[in-house]
Amino acid sequence: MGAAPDARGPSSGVASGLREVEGFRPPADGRRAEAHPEGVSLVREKVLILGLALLAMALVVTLTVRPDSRGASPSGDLQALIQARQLTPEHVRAALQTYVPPGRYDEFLMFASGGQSGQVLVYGLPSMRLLRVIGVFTPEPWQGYGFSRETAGVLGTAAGDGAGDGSLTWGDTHHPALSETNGVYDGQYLFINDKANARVAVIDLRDFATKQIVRNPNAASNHGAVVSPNTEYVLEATQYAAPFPFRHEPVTEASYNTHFRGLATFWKFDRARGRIDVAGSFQIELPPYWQDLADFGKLESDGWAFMNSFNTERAIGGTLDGRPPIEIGASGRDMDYLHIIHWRKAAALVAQGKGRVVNGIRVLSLKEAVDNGVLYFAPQPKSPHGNDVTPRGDYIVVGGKLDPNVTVYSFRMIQEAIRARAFSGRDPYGVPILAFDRVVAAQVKVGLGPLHTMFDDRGNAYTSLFLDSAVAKWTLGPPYHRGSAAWKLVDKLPVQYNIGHLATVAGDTTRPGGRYLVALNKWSVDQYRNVGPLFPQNLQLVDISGEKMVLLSSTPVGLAEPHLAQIVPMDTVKAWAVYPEVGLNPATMRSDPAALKKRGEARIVRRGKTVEVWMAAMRSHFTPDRIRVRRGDTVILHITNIERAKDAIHGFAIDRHNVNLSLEPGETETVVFTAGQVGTFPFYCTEFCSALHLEMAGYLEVAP
Ligand code: K7E
Ligand code: CUA
Repeated sequence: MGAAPDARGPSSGVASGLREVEGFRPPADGRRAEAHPEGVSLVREKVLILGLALLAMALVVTLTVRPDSRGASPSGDLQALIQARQLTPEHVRAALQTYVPPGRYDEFLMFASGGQSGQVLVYGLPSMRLLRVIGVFTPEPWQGYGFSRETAGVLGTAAGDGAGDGSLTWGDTHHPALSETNGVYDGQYLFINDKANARVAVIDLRDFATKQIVRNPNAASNHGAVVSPNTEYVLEATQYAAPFPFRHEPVTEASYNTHFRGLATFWKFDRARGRIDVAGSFQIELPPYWQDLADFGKLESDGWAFMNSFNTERAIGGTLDGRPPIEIGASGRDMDYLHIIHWRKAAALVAQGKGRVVNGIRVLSLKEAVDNGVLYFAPQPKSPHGNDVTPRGDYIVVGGKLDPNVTVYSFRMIQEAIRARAFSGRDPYGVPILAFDRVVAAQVKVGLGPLHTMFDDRGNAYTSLFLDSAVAKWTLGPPYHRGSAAWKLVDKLPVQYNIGHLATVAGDTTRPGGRYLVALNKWSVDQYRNVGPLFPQNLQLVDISGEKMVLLSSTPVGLAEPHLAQIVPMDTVKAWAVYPEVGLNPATMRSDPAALKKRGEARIVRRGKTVEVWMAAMRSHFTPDRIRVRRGDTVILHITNIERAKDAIHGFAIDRHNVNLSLEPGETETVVFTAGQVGTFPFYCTEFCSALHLEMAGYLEVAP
């Protein structure tokens, strides 16, 4: 079967690439035919020409599909269906590869950031069905996230200096990071960053719920969260340089160069507690470049971390004053700096008391970092973005958005250059710059706008090409491939359109899985019927098990812009189906002292102006179902879902009160509010939990 999509058109130069971003090349498989009448006849012709192939395909299907109960062969029906839907043999094959019949499970889970929605999206692969949305930085009503005392506490990070004023109600999630043990996903925790507010969240994958949000006290924005091979640390790089420690300083060149800084923050993760330990965390002061994606070294490069930067020009804009926009100013130099950080040495220095505590976190100064061999730079070409360590930890692959090559740094060469002090100079802040040709193992020409790279189990690398709207597959060098088989572009697949990140199965671990790749595309243009001028993002599933990449399916995301995703075999994640005991408080993952073990313990107790209620929820009633308070009382409700059946979930909402919980079997949650309005308010279960679910209700009386 000749599958090849025909849109692998040549392009030359960044300018033409940019034109294509605006003009858009035709889609790969004739789907535009729906929008363009002249395309329809073309498709019909194609269908006729492929008639023989279709027959062969139908035959294959007949041989593998059992006759139905009436004993008739389905081949005629199937063939008619294939023709009626104008499917090509490639479509039929892709459909068979990705279809998961009702009641069967997907093989993989994909955790994608939910971009501006401040959430995490969880997909099943290969079906690309959305299985879960996890509320992280944004209140999420279905999960009751942000409404209970505990989840409001997790979410209530302040916008200003005060604690917990709840004024931040969104986050810009970019980079999910699964916890790792020995460089392999262990399925226990997921971390994700909020670029807009310099926060990192911890999600427990036993119940897929957000447990902690930490806000960087010294940074304004961040880019990403990545974990060390044993999840000792979660690394957060700042994105936009800001005055350090955070305060006001004017945006002028002198002020910027003096007062603005970047930071590498190493959040210490306490795995036993399942929480980031802020007191055990530390930061390294960096020059005021715009630090970007980071990755931890592993195996050979364990103990080190690597981080991109751009705008080493230190452009500060000024468009209204006739100065060039930041975009121009930040693209002036041919090289920016790869940051090479010996984090294990930094951690040891901090443990010895080096650095100073700034806003509750220990910071190693730039000078201390340089003097102690913690920080080195290496030049990296043209607006670098992706920065990805190979499975054995032996290379670092950098994609420069404005350079058609990926640049591959060798960790061994970096170490030799450091030992030999092979510096080509120092930056204005005294950081030694390793000589480019002493640390670069290869440059591979992959196409226009290379961004991010992930790997498979056969020594191949996959790089997203934003300007080309394509995925480039290329081979790594020794020991993965040798001689003429090394460092070679071997395939290129067009995607629709303008891909950002891509994800392969465990593709950023020491043991990648191959099989599937998901392209996370920024533009969808003509791929879906538009539903207003806000277009969905487009996730595309690709089969990477063969020599050639094969596009399998497209999935619109009508919610926000996912950036990075991570794909993990389904059985790596051992999620609970019900909470393991009745009365578990998900905020502490312990037995809640306010929980009920059985319905008979339900009660209402008044102490002065406080009314405390211990309530049980089970099909299909609340006990108690009548609560009487007086205006101005503080009402504390502890509700326990005492069910043990899978999926027996109860909601709890009080009309006109913005009280809204989701109680999963066994869960205890507490909600606190002041009875401010006089009235008699129904409360009810918001989940259709049984035939008598509408009857699962009660009244809150607030007397004057
Ligand atoms: Cu490329 Cu924030 Cu990872 Cu988006 S970043 S694409
Ligand atoms: Cu419980 Cu409806």
